[in-house]
Amino acid sequence: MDTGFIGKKSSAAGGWGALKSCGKQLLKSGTPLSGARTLLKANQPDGFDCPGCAWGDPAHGSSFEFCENGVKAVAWESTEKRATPELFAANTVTELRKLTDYELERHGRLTHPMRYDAATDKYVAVDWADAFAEIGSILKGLDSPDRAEFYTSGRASNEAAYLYQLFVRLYGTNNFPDCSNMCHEASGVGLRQSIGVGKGTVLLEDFEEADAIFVIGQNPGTNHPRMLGDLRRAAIRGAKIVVFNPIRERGLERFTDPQDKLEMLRGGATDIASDYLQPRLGGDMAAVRGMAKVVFAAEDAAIAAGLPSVLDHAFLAEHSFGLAEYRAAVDATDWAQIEDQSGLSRQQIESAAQIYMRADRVICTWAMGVTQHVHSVVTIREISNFMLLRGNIGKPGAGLCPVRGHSNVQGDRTVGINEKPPVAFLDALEKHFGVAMPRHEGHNVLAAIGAMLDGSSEVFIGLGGNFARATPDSPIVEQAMRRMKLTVNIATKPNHSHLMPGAVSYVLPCLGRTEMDINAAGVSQLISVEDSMSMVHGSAGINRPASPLLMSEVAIVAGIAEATVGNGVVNWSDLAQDNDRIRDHIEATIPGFENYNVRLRKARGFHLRNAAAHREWNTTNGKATFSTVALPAETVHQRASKGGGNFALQTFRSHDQYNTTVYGLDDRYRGVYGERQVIFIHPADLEAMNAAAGDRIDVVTESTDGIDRVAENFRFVPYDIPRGSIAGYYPELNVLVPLGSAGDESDTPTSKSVMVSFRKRQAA
Ligand SMILES: Nc1nc2c(c(=O)[nH]1)N[C@H]1C(S)=C(S)[C@@H](COP(=O)(O)OP(=O)(O)OC[C@H]3O[C@@H](n4cnc5c(=O)[nH]c(N)nc54)[C@H](O)[C@@H]3O)O[C@H]1N2
Ligand SMILES: Nc1nc2c(c(=O)[nH]1)N[C@H]1C(S)=C(S)[C@@H](COP(=O)(O)OP(=O)(O)OC[C@H]3O[C@@H](n4cnc5c(=O)[nH]c(N)nc54)[C@H](O)[C@@H]3O)O[C@H]1N2
Ligand SMILES: [Mo]
Repeated sequence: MDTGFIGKKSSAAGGWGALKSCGKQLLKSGTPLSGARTLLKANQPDGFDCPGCAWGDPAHGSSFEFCENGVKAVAWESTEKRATPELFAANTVTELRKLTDYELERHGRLTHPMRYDAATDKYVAVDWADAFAEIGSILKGLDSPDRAEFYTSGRASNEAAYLYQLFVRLYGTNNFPDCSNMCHEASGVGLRQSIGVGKGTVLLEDFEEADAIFVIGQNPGTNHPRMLGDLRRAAIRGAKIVVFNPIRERGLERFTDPQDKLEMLRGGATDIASDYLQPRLGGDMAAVRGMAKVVFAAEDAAIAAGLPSVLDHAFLAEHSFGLAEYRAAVDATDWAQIEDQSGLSRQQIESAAQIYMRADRVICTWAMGVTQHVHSVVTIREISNFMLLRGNIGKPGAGLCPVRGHSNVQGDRTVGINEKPPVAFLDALEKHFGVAMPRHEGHNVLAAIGAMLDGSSEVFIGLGGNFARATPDSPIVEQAMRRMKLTVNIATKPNHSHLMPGAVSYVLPCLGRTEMDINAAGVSQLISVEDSMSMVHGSAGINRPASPLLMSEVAIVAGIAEATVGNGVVNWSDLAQDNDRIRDHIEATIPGFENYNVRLRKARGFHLRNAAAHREWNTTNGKATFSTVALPAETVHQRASKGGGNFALQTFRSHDQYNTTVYGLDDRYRGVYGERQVIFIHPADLEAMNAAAGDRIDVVTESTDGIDRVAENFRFVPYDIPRGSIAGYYPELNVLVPLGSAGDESDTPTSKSVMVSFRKRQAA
């Protein structure tokens, strides 16, 4: 079998490999010099916010924080390559559809607003004004505003997102499907129930004081590389880092900090994880409950021996609700169930719990490995339960830290991209603008797809993103998009969602973060974003726009808004001329933005106050609230392990992609080169199937709805992963994720637990 695509894993994350990869990336982008100059302004007080991820910036943001992810994201945007009208004249949409995500985006930046011409099956350049007029007239012609979907991807600035939600609400709907629905929705839902605020409670500084950091279901080496710097400093100080991840991820094992000249020169590396536990997919709630069981047992033993309590009774008495019920639920959970569901031994769980109990200050971070399961919300609440036991919320060096994905996904929510808007927010909008706002709940991602499929939605507008490829059941969603009366995509580069035109379809090219946004009066415009630590800061690009025809997202939203709802309530072109005016409206309608325009211009921006971090609990009972539910009756993993050739599949990111944007075909931290159609699997599982590394197979989803879901022509990579759990890359595997499978209470597609089996490929 051909196994040439399987090679050596990097010995540590970061280091020279990361530098080399950056060099390559800058060369590929075609602008090594301006690329390098651009990088020096990433995450600097006078520069732009890196579009790479939502990790916080250090207080001492003086030197450029080197980050491979950031380099790639910046180089991707500041490329000299252009997807011009000539490209679209030379290729029909049908032809372009044959390209992979990788090939398509390699054409570079979009330069002209374009309209789809069904007669020739080609996109043709048009005038901005004509585009706005036609979009406005179709929107105005719908029977109901609820027949349109307004998607947001988490790169949109606070200003663009706020303007967008204002326009859409004045138009009359709360249909705001949002990438967050596929991402950290469960964190928001779970945390609001537990601690009264749907955001993390820590600041970056807390990582300097924590005695232990639990990293659950997250791969920062690839997805939040700057976080590794903070973990490394913590490890060097002697803080314990406990990882829960079914896969051994390189970045969590060892990291060479490119910032550290000595470590680079000596070829050294720092061990990150002190303890690396490999649970089965979806086994985290059981693992955390197991640790809570150990804590309660230790508490009983301490009391019996007349030793100090393990629990923080003062905190629990003053701040929490439901401890006794939680204790009863933990007592009722037996070790056999915990061990089977988590895939971890009691001994492993006990040693992790010991670290927790020995630490005065604990931070717990998590990402998609926790949020993209059926029972994610209760898992997050269990994490919160566990942290409450020793008062680890609302004190320095401790707290809950869901690490967000897109660089402004948290800010977009804050400024109103929400299909279930809080009543207080709608009240504030009504009071400030003097008009009624729609009060009925709108569509999230899955509801939007449902409405697009059954014909009750006729328009799709995307403020960034790649809806058709990021969502589950991509072939079905693509068909749904083609049935629309109107599709509009506001984007920087061409992607597959643009190639699924409705009857009328526009691709509208916008400025990216790295580009200067100059208004008619010649004044450079600042945008703002909020990171995972609720820091809001400014961002201004430094590059010349990729094309003179590009408009800012703010201006595009204003153009569509003016053509649709008119200037009766606000004057859209006035707002589009000056982002300060938009920020004045944000300040007037959303708490925490006092003196926005001034504070934004301070070096690190400002922090949005998090009540839970101050031990104020905006929950229904005014306390931090324990959840008391039983473990799930059965996880996908447990069901798969009953045999029948079934496996639990997770779909994750390679080291060379940004969501649906594929930068390259290598995943050097996992030792895979030049290939993305792979399945990571335990060697013993291969042996049991009489299969070997490199064997070609089709992957088939267990069907409960009569639909055949097959991912064709994948190859096996033996890997250090629990038996019965397998993994492969998104978006290629989105054909296998069923629309019908969603997280309880979060309605998030279950991208990390799909029940699949294998089919040998028929010889061609
Ligand atoms: N370079 C780069 N950076 C990015 C992105 C990107 O695509 N590329 N995407 C951005 C976005 S939008 C997001 S949301 C974040 C995503 O950041 P991550 O959440 O790190 O993204 P994934 O690649 O999905 O990795 C999920 C991790 O969880 C583990 N995991 C899966 N299932 C389980 C489970 O049941 N239990 C446990 N304990 N672990 C599990 C996987 O093995 C994997 O290590 O990154 C952001 N940053
Ligand atoms: N199977 C599976 N599916 C998943 C996931 C998974 O782990 N597994 N993860 C989910 C997660 S966490 C997320 S966040 C979603 C991501 O879903 P999306 O946010 O919809 O997807 P992206 O791939 O980030 O969007 C990339 C496109 O955004 C456009 N773009 C880039 N920069 C800009 C900009 O500055 N402005 C504008 N207007 N457009 C820009 C470009 O045209 C590019 O092609 O996918 C989800 N889908
Ligand atoms: Mo995400």
